[in-house]
This record gives sequence, structure tokens and C-alpha cells, in this order.
Amino acid sequence: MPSVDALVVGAGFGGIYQLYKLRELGLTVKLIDKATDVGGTWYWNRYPGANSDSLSEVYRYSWDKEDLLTYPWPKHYVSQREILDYLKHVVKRHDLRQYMQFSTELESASFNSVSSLWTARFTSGETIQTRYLITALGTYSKVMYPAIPGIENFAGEKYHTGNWPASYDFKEKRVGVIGSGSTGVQIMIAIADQVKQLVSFQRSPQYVVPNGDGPVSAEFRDNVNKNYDDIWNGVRNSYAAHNVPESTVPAMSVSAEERERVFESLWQQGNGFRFMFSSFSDILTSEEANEEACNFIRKKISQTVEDPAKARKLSPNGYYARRPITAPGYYEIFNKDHVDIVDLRETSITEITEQGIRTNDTLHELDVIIFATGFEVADGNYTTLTVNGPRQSLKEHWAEKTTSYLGVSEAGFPNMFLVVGPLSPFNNFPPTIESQVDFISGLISKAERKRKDENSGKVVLVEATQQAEDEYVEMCRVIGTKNLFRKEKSYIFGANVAERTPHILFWVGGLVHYRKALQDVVDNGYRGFTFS
Ligand code: NA7
Repeated sequence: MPSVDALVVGAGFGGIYQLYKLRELGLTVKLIDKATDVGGTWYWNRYPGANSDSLSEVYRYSWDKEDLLTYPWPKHYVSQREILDYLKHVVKRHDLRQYMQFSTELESASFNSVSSLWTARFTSGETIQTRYLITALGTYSKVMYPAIPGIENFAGEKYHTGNWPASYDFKEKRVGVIGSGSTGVQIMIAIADQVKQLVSFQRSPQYVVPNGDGPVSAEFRDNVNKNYDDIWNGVRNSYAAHNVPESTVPAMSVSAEERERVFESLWQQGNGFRFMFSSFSDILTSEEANEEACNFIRKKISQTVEDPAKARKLSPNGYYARRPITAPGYYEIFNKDHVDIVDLRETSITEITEQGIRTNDTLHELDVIIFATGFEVADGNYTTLTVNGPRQSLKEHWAEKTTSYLGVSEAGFPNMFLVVGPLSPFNNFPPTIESQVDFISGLISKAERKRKDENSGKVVLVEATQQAEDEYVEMCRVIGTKNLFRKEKSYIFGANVAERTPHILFWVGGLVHYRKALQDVVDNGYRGFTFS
């Protein structure tokens, strides 16, 4: 059986950087991905309108300074296509493709207690042995279809945004979209003018803030380039990691006029993260402050949407406490006569028939149904794998709930590391990924040094202790009780998956505190890990 020092699974932002770091350590590495090329989440999510809603200057790697200063980004947000081109460029620039094998899906990984190696089996039947197994499977990867009876009976076209086809044509078609998260909002904006009819089947209306996108001027870029070190330093030491200022002013400490002025100015600048974090310090912690933000956006909806019935349907009544949505001109599309909303708070989908979607007593005839219904977030891609550690399987380990130590390791799974595994920070991904990959690489580097020093030919096993994992899981739970995310039913708690008992799936304490926690572990000799 062929063997490598490290097997990396996944060719997205996480896997590519992990491959680079492991090569830097001098290890032999293979990276596999079931897709036909690099991209990870961005390979699959190629629906119309797909783009990042993190600002372009921080939706990239920071570790290649020269590339950071020279690689172009024409607008303030990068499109899915531009992200793929960027990742391909990075892979080419660092000559990483030679270590990659595509169209290769991991089926199982089993730890052999005699050799202390992992055996990975691919769906092709091929197997490989590895000392380190690093899974970078993605947070938003395992697509979720709603449990609506009759989906299979629909005679028209049906698509999930997370597994989008290479070609499609919606011209002159009646299109229904189920789902109004970031994805549903982006796709509806993108296709509204192409279709004959667009119907949003909306279960939860959303607070959508414009993005303020536009071309990047030479002066803007120049300024970013001059300040890039400070920008990244600020990102790593912030809560959201989005390169937006984070306010220290509580909303109710200023007058109503000042609040209005602040909200309006941020609305004009655009970006949901800016609106949530640059406005006031307590939008996510104070119900009163949160309600002020909600009222402002509700007012914008009623001012924008001409038909009061549509405006009412689009108005959320819950907290502004889900992942913020940023998109240009969302509410405006509902001013078009051929764009409508079915409010699933007032009626419900009873079935999908050959002709379309039936809600209580109405059949909405459609040519296309788009499922923008999201993902089994955080652990979804792990639940389909068989991962057998020396004492138990990952399924058994997670029987009660999904856990991890620091989002990067599992007690009882030596030399296995996860990039953005469950309970990872809920922040802008590239800086989060860099923090984790640097940390994992530090662990591996220490293990490799020990192996060489001992010179016994034996594998050094790095493993999180159960106690460290339990404490970290508890810390994530406690942090999760301290902000308003807990008040909304969303994927942050896995509440979007019908059959699961909701519990926190992310570290919602901000990147700055997560990085402090990692540094503290490093400073204390990788506390919570054993090297045996
Ligand atoms: P999200 O944010 O999980 O949104 C999924 C949407 O699908 C959301 O509006 C759901 O309504 C809706 N949904 C799910 N199941 C149903 C059923 N059964 N009926 C009606 N509506 C349903 O996924 P996205 O793909 O938009 O975004 C995921 C992340 O990708 C995003 O946060 C960014 O980080 C990028 P609900 O709100 O649950 O009532």
C-alpha cells in the first residue's frame, strides 16, 4: 500500500494552505478532493450570483505577502469565479498541483494501533497509509434538502445551490426558490431579470443589508497595500475578522437621532458585518439595541418595497441575530410584477407535485425549483464518512453531540486534525483557517521533532485529551449563551436539521479570543494534547 507522511482531504482554502505548510515542514503529502479541481465550497456553490460577502482585501490568504500586494481584485467583493481563479493561481504559484489528486473521495479512515498509521480508503477502492490525516472538508458542504413530500415527483428542473450544474437556462421560465439565507438572496437577485416568474417560498424573512459594492480605485488599493500589515493585525485581533471597525459604544448610550445617523451612514456604506459590528457594541448582546437595528431595517424594507403586502411578508419579526446577510438590491426585486413571495409563516408547503409546489390550497405551477435550503453545517461531511479511531468511531464519539478540541482535533483520534471542524470560530473564513492551519502545523512540527529526537523509528501520536475537549465544548456552550444568536433558530446551533437536538456548533466568542486561546495552549506546551 502506498504511504505518505500526511494526507489532506479537501482542496478549498483550508486544504490548500495546509498542504503548503506541510510541504514547508518537509513532509510527503497527498491532497485529495472528490471535485475535479480546487475550490472546495466555491467549486460546488457556483449558482448565479454566488460571491463572497467578506471584503475582497480580507477574503484571501495573508501568508504570501508579495501575492497579497499584487494579485488584483477589481471590486469590493469577489465573485465565485474570481475566487476559483485566485485559488488556482495560488496553487500554480506554489507548484502545489503535483501533490493533488482530484475526483477522489474519502470513504473511510481507520487507525491501525500496531503501525500507528491511518489507512484511508477512497471510493475508488484505492487505499493509502498516512502518519497524519488532516480533514479540510468544509463547513458548508453537505447539502440539505427539505423534507417535503413529493420532491421526486416534480417534472421540471430542480437544483440545489450547493451542487450547481455547469449549464442551465431560466429564460422564460417560472422559477420557485425555497430558502432565503445568504444563498437564496444572492440567487434571487441574480436571476430576477432573467426569468418569466420568480416566487420566493420564504419561511423566515431576513434582515438584508446592501453591500455597497463597486470598482476598486487605484487609490483605494494603494491605501490597502500600504496598510496591509495593520489590516491583517486588526482582523486577527477583532471579533468578526471582517476588516470593519468594531464599535465600543452601546446603542442606547446615544440619542435616537444619533442612532439613526449611525445606522443610515452604515446602510449607505453597505456590508452586513459593518452594519452589525461597526454600529454599536451591543447589537448582538442587548435585546433593546438589537431591536433598534431591526426597526431601522424594517423601516428600510417598508420604504423600499412598494406593495405593502409584499413589504409585510419580507419584514422579519425576530432578532437580527443570524449570520448577517449582505446583498445589493434584494428588497428592490420585489417591486417587479413578476417577482412574488409566498410567506410560509402564513401558509405552508404541503407537497411538491409534478407541476410545482402546493401550499395549503394553492398549486404554484413552476418550470424550475431551486433549493437554497442550506447545509448540514459544521459536521455534515463527517457524518457520511467512516472514521475509526483506536478505541471508537467518530460516530460513537459524537453519539451524544458533536464535539472537538479547539475545532481542530478529537479526543481519541490521534494524528487526525480538522481544519474548520465543529466548534471552530464563526468568523471570516480565510483568517480563521490560517489561524487553525498554523496551529495544526505547529502540533505536527513538534511531533516530527520529537520523532527525530527519539530516533526510534516510531510514530509520535498527538492527541487531545478528553478533559481538554470536554472543557472546550463547555466553554463554547457558555459563550453561546451570552449573545442573541441563541434566540434565533439557525444553523449556528444545528437547528436547521429537523432530526437533531440543537446545540452550539461554533465558537461564537470572536477570532481575537479564539486566537488567544490557541496561543495560551501553545505557551503552555500545547496544553490539552499528549505527544506519545
Ligand atoms: P442557510 O443560511 O442555512 O439558509 C437556508 C434557507 O433555507 C433558510 O432561509 C431556511 O429557512 C430555508 N429552508 C430550509 N429548509 C426549509 C424548508 N423545509 N422550507 C422552507 N424553507 C427552508 O443556507 P445558505 O446556503 O443560504 O447559507 C449558508 C452559508 O453559506 C451562509 O451563512 C454563508 O456563510 C454562506 P429558515 O431560515 O431556516 O426558516
